Amino acid sequence: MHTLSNPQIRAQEILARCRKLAAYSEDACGTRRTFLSPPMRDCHREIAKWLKAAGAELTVDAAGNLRAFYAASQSAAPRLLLGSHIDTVPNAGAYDGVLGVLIAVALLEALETRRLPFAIEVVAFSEEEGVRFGKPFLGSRALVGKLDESLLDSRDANGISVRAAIENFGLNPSEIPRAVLGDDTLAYLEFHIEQGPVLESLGLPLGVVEAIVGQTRMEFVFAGRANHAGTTPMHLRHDAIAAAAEWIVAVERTARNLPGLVATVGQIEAKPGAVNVIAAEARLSLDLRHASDTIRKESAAGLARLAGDIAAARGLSLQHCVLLNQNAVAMDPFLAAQIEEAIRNSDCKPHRIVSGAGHDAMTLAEKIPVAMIFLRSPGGISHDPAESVELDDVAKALQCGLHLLDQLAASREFLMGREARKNA
Ligand code: HGY
Ligand code: MN
Ligand code: MN
Repeated sequence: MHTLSNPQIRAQEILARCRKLAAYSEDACGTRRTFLSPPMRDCHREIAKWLKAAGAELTVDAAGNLRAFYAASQSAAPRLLLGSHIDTVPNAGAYDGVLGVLIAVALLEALETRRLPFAIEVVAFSEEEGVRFGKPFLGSRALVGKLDESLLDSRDANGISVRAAIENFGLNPSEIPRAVLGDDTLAYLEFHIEQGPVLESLGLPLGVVEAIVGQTRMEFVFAGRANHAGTTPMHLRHDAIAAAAEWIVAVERTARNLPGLVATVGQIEAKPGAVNVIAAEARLSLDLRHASDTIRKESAAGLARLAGDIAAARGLSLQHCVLLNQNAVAMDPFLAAQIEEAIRNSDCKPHRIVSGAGHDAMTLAEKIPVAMIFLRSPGGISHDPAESVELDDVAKALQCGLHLLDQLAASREFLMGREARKNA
């Protein structure tokens, strides 16, 4: 294996770049970078600079994904995809998504123009979190041909559609089909912070993702009747916030009582939203996850029924809709075994872990083999400015990545592709 020179220095550079990109935000204070917002252009400029210097050719596809092609030792070779997302949640940390892209950049730099029997395409996905339009994975859906008309018609809080956001960014939605992965794509590998407490509790720097849990996202609207807060007796009220509150407590109780289920009401909006007016409407989000798709779907249906019962008992009406129904995804066993070996070759103890967070790998798994490497999250914190990552763990991830590239470059099984592997 080609030894990685100066892993600590390269890791420091990666962390400095993460912090630099974190400053590109829609907000004066804190990091918020949603689908094709202006700061995304600043990120493209900086990341493209680093990738070009490493010997890659750059394009931006019609879904706003930055894509960098690092040629193989021979032309017409298959390609390996490396990457992650560069959009963020509001008031985000500096590493969710971005770190995976910058580790991929650093791996190209560490190759020092060395060419492998496969090309490498680094992808910085334009949208994974689903913050602006409520539906996630817009960037990676384009690569599997699933950024369809209904998604393009989705509108943000300002009534701007995905299609218009693409045009406003200077891209052409009619070119989206050209973003689809070719049949020459061997696999997708993503480095990502764990965003949870497991690796830290085990004292381990790196983890091998075995599977990503399934995810349901829904919107619920409790509709009651506005009235005067001072003159309306309690028994005559149809209070939308009170109904929503009763349901939210039940959501939490349901998840606490069902092992492996996590349920979150992260957004709540009340109308008219005045101190002295009984709320006419409460609009809520629900994020529901479980490793079992059956349990997740049954839980979602049960909570929707419960919302209807609470609304009826209080003389309110209820509407709800599903924004996302993403099944759990297993990582490719061959790639997971290769990652395990690469972690051992980096003098670390591998640990297999199921991801509670969603990732672009879920989308790409529809078309190609995917696998992920987790880095320890100190304090288990993520989706918050306190999100962090250890310098040594980033250095270890780089060493693991270089071992992985060497292992795959020497693997006839990998180069033959998944179908041939299955029939071998
Ligand atoms: O919500 C998630 O699981 C991821 O951070 N998008
Ligand atoms: Mn995230
Ligand atoms: Mn992420």
